[in-house]
Amino acid sequence: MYTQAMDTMGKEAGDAGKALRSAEEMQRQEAFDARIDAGEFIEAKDWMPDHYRKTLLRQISQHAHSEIVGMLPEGNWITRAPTLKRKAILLAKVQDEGGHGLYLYAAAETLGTSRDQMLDALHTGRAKYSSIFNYPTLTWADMGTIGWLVDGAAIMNQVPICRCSYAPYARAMVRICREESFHQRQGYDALLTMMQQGTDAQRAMVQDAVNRWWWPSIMMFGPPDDQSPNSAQSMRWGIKRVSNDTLRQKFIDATVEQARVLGVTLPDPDLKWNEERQAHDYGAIDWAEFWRVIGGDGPCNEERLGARVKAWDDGAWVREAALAHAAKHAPERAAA
Ligand code: FAQ
Repeated sequence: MYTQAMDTMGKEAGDAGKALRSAEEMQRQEAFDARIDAGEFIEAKDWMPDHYRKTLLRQISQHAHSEIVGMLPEGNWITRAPTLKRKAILLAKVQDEGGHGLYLYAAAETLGTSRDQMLDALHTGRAKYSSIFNYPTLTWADMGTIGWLVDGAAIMNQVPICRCSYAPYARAMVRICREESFHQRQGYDALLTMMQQGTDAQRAMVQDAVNRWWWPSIMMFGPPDDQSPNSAQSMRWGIKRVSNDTLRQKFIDATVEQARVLGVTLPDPDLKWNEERQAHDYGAIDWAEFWRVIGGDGPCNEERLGARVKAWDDGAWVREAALAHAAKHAPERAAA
């Protein structure tokens, strides 16, 4: 109330009003920075700088888009799962991904942008989604490998987001991370079964899938820190808690031992333990490929976006019917 009155005063009172407004703006900014420094969570109703709101909207909506586009490569294999058990697991996983998209769109909507606007940005190529989902799923072993490596990388990146300064995003992430953990384990379990009980051909299929998914998985963490334009500000605001390179290193270090137990090799001849750093050194990542894929020129970009646009168009009658139903029953609801 008070601040609205001051806005009106500003318009009416010329320069004096503007000065008053900007003094108030500065106070709000300082109070916001102090809350971030104290590790407090920001809620949707709280004042926040415009750039903080836009950064969150960009990251959360891209994250939501990644979940729903991420349903496509695995959805492709539901009808071809080798057993009823694997089919039920894959079905549940893909449904979870749809659910994650919904929690995330709901969290992003609290920032004042509608789901229709976010989806329009996806469909018209103005919003990104994770690079990883632009690669094809060629064999059943790709399902296990996505669970092991892609969900594994997603968890490594997302656990710190449970402490993101924006509370609605942090709350959504707590639930998502629990489910991602099941996704990772089902993938590893599927691969372990093929490696320990499968034929030579099945073991070769697993190795081939790991060879194809390894490099795209470690690209998921984003560009190197010194080429990441958003990191410094996002870390300052507590949106990102751990840097792209640090998370990539942690993921590589954790995965090497899992690969050994599985009995596969990771396709990087330069991957070796560095005693001094107490971490693994790894080979050069092909960043030109990464930028090409996020720029729209990956192996499956056109197919993935085409599938999302088709789903949106085919679902138009459902949205129209739901709106018509809601309008028809609005008077009853108002009277109740
Ligand atoms: N793909 O300055 P930074 C999942 C873009 S969910 C595409 O470092 P930032 C679950 C970035 O947007 C996977 N674009 O950016 C699942 C920026 O462009 P912009 C998704 C990427 O935001 C599993 C530019 O490059 N997870 O897998 C990528 O600080 C299995 C410069 O980069 C999330 O979204 C990329 N990999 O850091 C589902 C987690 N990396 O926007 C199905 C939340 C970077 O300025 C099956 N997001 N870019 O035009 C994040 O943590 C961050 O946004 C990063 C990027 C780390 C992805």
